[in-house]
Amino acid sequence: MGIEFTKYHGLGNDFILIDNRHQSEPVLTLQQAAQLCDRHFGIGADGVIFALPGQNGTDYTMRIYNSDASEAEMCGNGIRCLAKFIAELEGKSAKTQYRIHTLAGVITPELLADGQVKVDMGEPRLLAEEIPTTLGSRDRKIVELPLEVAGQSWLVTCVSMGNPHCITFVEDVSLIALETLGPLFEHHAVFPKRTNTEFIQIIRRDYVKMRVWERGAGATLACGTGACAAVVACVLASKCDRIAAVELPGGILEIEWSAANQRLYMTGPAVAVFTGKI
Ligand code: ZDP
Repeated sequence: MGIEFTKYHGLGNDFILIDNRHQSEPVLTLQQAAQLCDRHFGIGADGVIFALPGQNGTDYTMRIYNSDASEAEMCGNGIRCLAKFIAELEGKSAKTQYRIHTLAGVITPELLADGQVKVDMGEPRLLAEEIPTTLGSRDRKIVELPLEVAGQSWLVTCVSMGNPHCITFVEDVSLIALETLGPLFEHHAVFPKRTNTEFIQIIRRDYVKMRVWERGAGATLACGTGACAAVVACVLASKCDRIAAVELPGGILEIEWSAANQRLYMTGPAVAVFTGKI
């Protein structure tokens, strides 16, 4: 195929980044992307991210394919990697802030002097029909409503960051049978577009622990949109403050849900690992 790529990760949530600035459609199919994500027969990654030309006045467009050959609307760790990738491609004329068109709207990552990336992730969407979920009433928020999974009733809160999230609070995240419970939540009938699922343990009002089962990618070491959704769920349940650290298996994300403009701000690393050609 003669396609160059760079492998990146954000707290171990890893992606194959493709320079797709020369055309408006991704150069790979969903199936080709899934093959490349295979950790034995491919490069190995949680997903493939394409840097495409901007539209409607934005700098670039981001598209993300999950490792199961499905497409997601948005990704938090991935857009930090995309911002670094673009700056690398632009070289001397690189900017420090980009307006990125995504299927979830315009998202704005900013490259910070300390090497981290801070992202304006936009406002959370909270109505059942926006997640989407058939739980509760379509024009109401879903906050700590009971959901039957694996013969047990779980209190869940649903949040969309452009992609769907189902959050539940647990005593100890290390005791969660993620490989068993994750798929049952992901494919539950109340989620017509499936869902990402976050298990949250409150440590302090400004510090929580999280394990995540991602839609279309399984257990990952971190999820940026998931961390944002988790802080929203914690605030709605009065369990944490609007500024909190989210500890994931792959590291820590700093999340702020602004009371002033209701927008979420996520700060964290993005690291290039190697380049190659497929
Ligand atoms: O919504 C989904 O299908 C997710 N699997 C997309 C990837 C989300 C990501 N892990 C993130 O950080 O938000 C990249």
